[in-house]
Amino acid sequence: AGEPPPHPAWLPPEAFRAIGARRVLVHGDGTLVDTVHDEVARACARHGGRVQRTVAGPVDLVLALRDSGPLPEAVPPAATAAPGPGGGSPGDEGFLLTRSDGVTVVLADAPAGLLYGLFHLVRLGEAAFTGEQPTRVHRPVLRRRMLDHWDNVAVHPVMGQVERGYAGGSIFWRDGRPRGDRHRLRAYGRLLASMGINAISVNNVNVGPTEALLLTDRLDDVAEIADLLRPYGVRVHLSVTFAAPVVLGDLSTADPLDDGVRDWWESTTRRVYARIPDFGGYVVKADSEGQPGPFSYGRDHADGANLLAGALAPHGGVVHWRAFVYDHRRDWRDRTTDRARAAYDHFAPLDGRFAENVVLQVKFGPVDFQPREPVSPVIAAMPATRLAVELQVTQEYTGQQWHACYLAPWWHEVLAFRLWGPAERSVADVLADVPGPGPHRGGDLVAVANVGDDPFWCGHPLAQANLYAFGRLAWDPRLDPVALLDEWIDLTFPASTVGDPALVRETLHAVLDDSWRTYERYTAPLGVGFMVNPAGHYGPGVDGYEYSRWGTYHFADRDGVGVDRTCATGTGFAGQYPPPWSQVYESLEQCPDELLLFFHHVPYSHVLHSGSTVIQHIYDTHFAGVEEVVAMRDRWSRLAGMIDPAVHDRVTERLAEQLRCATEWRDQVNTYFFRKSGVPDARGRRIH
Ligand code: GCW
Repeated sequence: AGEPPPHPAWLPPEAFRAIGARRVLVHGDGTLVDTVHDEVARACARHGGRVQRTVAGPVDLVLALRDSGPLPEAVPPAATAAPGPGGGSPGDEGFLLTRSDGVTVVLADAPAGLLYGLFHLVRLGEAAFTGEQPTRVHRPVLRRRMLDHWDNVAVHPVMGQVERGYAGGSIFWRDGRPRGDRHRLRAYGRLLASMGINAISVNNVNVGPTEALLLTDRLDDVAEIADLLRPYGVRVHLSVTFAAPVVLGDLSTADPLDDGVRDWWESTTRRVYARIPDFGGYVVKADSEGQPGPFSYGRDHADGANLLAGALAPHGGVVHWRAFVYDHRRDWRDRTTDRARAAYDHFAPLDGRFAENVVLQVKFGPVDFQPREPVSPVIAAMPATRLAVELQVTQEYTGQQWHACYLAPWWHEVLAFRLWGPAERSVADVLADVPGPGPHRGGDLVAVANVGDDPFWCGHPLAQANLYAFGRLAWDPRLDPVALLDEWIDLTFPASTVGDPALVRETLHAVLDDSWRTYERYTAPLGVGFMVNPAGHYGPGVDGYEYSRWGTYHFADRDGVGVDRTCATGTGFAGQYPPPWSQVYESLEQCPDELLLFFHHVPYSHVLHSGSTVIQHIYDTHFAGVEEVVAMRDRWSRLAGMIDPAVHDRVTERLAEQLRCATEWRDQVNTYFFRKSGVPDARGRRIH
């Protein structure tokens, strides 16, 4: 009550015009079918169509479960035929779409498929109702498509309500209590379903004392969220503390091999399922950045993960066990150890020991969600383990939703990366369980969410595109990021509601298509990473982490810069890759420019493949990056009066801040390297 209605994001009423103007039959039973019906009914009430749930009279659109009884004659027999060999079946979440004789038909085996079919029609708009269309089965490529919320129940003294949250408060919690904003949570569920997300975790992986209670005393709070999201096919997961038996259960130990500890997890988990029968499972950050874990008991992470997996297995739940485990109390003087190595060193030896329902959740890169990193070698090292690759939609290191930074091209690069060489499986293939040599288990795509109680959900209205694109890539990692941006533009800014649709589209592409590379240009160079202000990770701080315990260094001196991660002379990280990448990264000649300083320490005079020296590359990219932001701002100003003024103003405000911050990055980075190296800019531009 009293909450302002949230921005419709990519589901404004206008996006439902094509469906809402039709005569629609929704056929079948179940909560999700009711959701489909209600969506269609709302659209029809607005746009003049009608919806029915029984077969009677002519219709333009049929949305039906295949086993839901006799269907109208208009449904082509091929669509209802049993799937032939080769598996034409839509399965749990897929749907079949066809159109003939003026009737569009969506058929599904299960209610979730019907819901995804409905939103597919929303994306197609009028195109779903034209001509004859051959039968096509659509299925998600990945089974679990998940968002992790780093939301705290109680306000954390440093991190606030949402850790690394840049969109205001939490949509779930406020000041230690559930917000109970049912309207917003339903709207969120709808957005999730429309992009194909089917799982979320509702609290931060850093689990504080209040948050720990969600598992037991405050389970009702979680059940309430589950109830609101269930009609949209979204299962709720919970981040739990490994020390729960001690913190919540009066036990003296959380040792994963202790019988009492096992009993505690089993009975606690049983109670969770008694309250939330479709509960998804646990997310665990253990032995990492101060969170408790099995190391305290001399056990390893397979022991830890299997303990929780055992408790969840009888109920069909999974444990997402994070591979983000490293020593955060390093000595910066010691150049032999390397944070990038940590996940592989801890987990590769454990491959084959994890229970069936453990999903090892690996950050996409070996360090920490940087705008440029190599793909994590852990993904290639765990053929007998189910994996989740973790992306960060929240823009912790990519401008914190003040900067326009469309991340889908970056995620696409990661997902398309072929860890075993150009002819072998990609990261997406590994997750999709595409067969390859040796055992393989498939997996999930997971990302840290970027929404909050901000009126535009994401702080930056254009950051909605990241959320949307993530969900769509999780459905099918092969989708093209530029095409996804088009989808998002069509839905969010329907042509009939904006001044000059072609200009709107062109401008959004001009601002967003290359914005991730622009961000890369004005921040840390050539894959070296960080250089962020340690207080909050926003804005430049070239030496901010250089003498800290966190393990993220660039080692710049008067002669050169970069981290030697070779096997020959460095930390040996390059050797964690299978060939050909172990050799490519090891070799100064072959290492791609954009990762040069991640793998090598080189003199400023080192000549890149691009033909530029390292120092001149630093100057050039930093000047260019800021010029690109100026161009983004100027392009955007031309949309004044053409779109919702509130959106236009918010983006204008953010672009001004992006320009200020990018300028600061340029000047600090360029000045820093000029002072270190003494090498002037070949083009004589102003360096301070
Ligand atoms: O990127 C870092 C963040 C931490 C976060 C951690 C993690 C939740 O700075 O805030 O903690 O990663 O992924 O666990």
